[in-house]
Amino acid sequence: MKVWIGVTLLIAVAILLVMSQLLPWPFHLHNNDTVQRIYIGSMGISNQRFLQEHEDPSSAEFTQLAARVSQQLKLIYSKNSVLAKYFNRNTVQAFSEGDSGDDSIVVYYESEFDVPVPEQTTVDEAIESLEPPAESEWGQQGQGLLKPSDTLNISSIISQVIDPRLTRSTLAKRKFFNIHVRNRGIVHSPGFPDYLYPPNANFQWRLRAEPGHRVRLDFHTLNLEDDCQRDFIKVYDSLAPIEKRALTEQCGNPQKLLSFFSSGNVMLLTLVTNEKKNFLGFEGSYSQIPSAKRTCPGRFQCNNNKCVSKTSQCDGWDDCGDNSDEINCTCTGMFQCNNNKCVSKTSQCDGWDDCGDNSDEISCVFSACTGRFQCNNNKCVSKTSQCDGWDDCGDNSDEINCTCPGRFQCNNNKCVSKTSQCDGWDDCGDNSDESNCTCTGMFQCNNSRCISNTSQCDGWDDCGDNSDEINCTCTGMFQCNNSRCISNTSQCDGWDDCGDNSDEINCTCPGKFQCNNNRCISNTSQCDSWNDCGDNSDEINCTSVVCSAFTFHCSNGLCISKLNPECDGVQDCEDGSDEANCDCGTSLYSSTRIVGGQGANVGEWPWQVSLHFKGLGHMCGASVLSDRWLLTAAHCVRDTAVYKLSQADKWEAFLGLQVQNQTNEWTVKRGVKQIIAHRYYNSYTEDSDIALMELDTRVSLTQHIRPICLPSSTYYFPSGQEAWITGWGTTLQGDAATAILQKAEVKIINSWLCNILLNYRVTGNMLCAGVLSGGVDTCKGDSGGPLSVANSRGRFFLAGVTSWGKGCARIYAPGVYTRVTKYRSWIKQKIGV
Ligand code: 4AZ
Repeated sequence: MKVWIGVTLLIAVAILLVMSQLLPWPFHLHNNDTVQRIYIGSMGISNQRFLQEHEDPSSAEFTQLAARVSQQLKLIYSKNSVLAKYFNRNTVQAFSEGDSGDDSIVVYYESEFDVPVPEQTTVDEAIESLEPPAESEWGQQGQGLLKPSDTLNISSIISQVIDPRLTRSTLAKRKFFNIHVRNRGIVHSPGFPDYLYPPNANFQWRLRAEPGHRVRLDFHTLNLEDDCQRDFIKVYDSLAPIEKRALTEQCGNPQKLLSFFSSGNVMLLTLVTNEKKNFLGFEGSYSQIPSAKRTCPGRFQCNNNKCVSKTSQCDGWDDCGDNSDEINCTCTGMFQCNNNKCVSKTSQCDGWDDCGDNSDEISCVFSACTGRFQCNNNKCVSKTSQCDGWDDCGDNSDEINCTCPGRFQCNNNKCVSKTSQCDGWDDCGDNSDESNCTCTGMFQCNNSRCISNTSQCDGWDDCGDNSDEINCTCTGMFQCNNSRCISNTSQCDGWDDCGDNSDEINCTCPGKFQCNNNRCISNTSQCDSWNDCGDNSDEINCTSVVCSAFTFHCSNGLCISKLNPECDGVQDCEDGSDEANCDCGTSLYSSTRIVGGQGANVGEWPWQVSLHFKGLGHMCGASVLSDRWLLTAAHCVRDTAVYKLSQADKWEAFLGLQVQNQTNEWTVKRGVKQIIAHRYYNSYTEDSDIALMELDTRVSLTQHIRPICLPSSTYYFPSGQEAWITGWGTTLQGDAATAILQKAEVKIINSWLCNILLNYRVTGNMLCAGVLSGGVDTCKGDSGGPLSVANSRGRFFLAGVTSWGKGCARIYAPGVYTRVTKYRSWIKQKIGV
């Protein structure tokens, strides 16, 4: 479902943000040839004892030891001919107990250097190959700068350039949490599970177990944006984000259980988010386990104590399951990726991401794309991909510096035929072939399209942006509120000729009967069993009526003329059949619905079902009709070239669900026993897009799982009536489904108008609903779900099944739904109710 608010503003802000973010801050250019480079490291110090106070950066103990560490690091750098030249400053981030747990401590720090661009690799290498000073040097390190008593005995040192995503300039929040892992506890992303995690944030959870213990971290829920370049979590076998100590990086929605173990008594969990698309985040539990003795003779012992073959170490595969066989690796005779995988040296700069983190494809200086085009990010793409208007490289480098000899060059560098310019169609894809057009002898629309002068003010939106229908004066005709001119005789004729109904308001019918839609009909047409008004208002409240397509059929064979008498709390049929089978269509939240797309409340739409196709996850919505039957769209269960969507045993239905992949005590999962798609479903016209699904076992109906009421075949959903759309479908065209069930209010749209708007593709078996100004609609992934309309008593009836549309949420393109009233007898015939 899509709700775009202030799209233009957001795009403008996003462009500014992206432009300002192109260079992550550790690599900001200082002047023409210097960049700032940040390294992260840890050092073991054997002559210092860890004190509780060292956990608190504001304590005197922390400050004093941090100052000594900074000083000593500065000394180490000063003795290195490369590092000495470019060093700027050190910042100590944290301390932890040393491995031996007695008189040793580990310090975690950041060091900042100002490095000339060509020297970056040299400095990176110098940092990575730093060794602790030999024991014989310990007493003399100071050389007059440090008193011998201040000298720290450094037993180990690792440092590396920091992952630039952790220091993006757009990161507005950076927050640290210190957690003691003595007792089992829960760690979760901010706001989980009630809110989505915040944008532009870097959160770090420092987990410390007791000495002689290790940290165990298990994720129960993980739900992040799919692209790890934007949002991700990363777990380190350290208290600082040192790449060599990374145990895992995760994003998206991994389905497997994720468990991680530290080798020492500390672990770091980081969450980094960007400005776009926030998800539910994660929840996990931490605990501590005693460090086990070595139990893998002749084999490698993983952090999780699993034993694997020694050859599994550093082979680029996570044999341990916690990645501990792939950390601290050096690749002899091979290329070492940033993620420590070893790949053949010939894999470097071959245009393929052999490492999995693309580190074998960066900093390539020679062209390795023989016969192909080398992108700025070193990817190789076909030469024909250059200047074809598509970003094949992923960094758009195949689309810059393009020329189009003999053709028109679009702003996005696509080449299109010169005749495509100013023809009213966006051939470029960015509309640049339609801007700066002048229309000689024709009317120029605001969107630059040229249309015939006679098309101006003719009541039709010929421009596509309605600019030919504004500022019109209607000589001898009626002027609608939306400026359209219509014939005077169209006023008060009961038809919405204006499109905004302004020709049908303030109408009176002297001496005649006035219908609810303001049409005037002869008095004798009232209660004659003919729908003269068009909205049946001349046939309601009549005492005795002949049965027709507009009357409600009571079970005793008699008919009543009252509009939508079902389940309205008043017995209208003598036999009470209009109030029978009314245990449907109510929910816990009848009064709190809010206009606009937003997350639904738990139990608010208890008839909403999520249909998962095994292996693909959520595909479609459906509605609960009874404890055994669901209603969905036929197009959801139609076989494709790749998937047998018509096979019942491949589907799983989730009832009582609010957040995808987050089941709880009121969520029920069922297999599907049979699928009955309508035999007249036409995949070309989308007519009869309706299907029934029988669950493999009945479900208990609860406050969270309830049927929606099925309208009788004569139920009337008038244009303009409020309706609700719900689903887990995409919120931006082309995006993945949302985690939290979304809801939005729309209106039933006049079918005649809708048919025109949608190029005459709306049949009588379809119903349109939406917001004509765009921005609110169902979309991919919402299909099969309900269009719910409340009756006079607030009870919801299933007006439609989400089916198709001209894109999603576009202006003047409402969504199309299968008109359920047309299939009432088919449903009865198939399921008996
Ligand atoms: C779809 O692709 C889809 N805007 C569903 C509904 C709509 C469009 C597309 C209505 O399943």
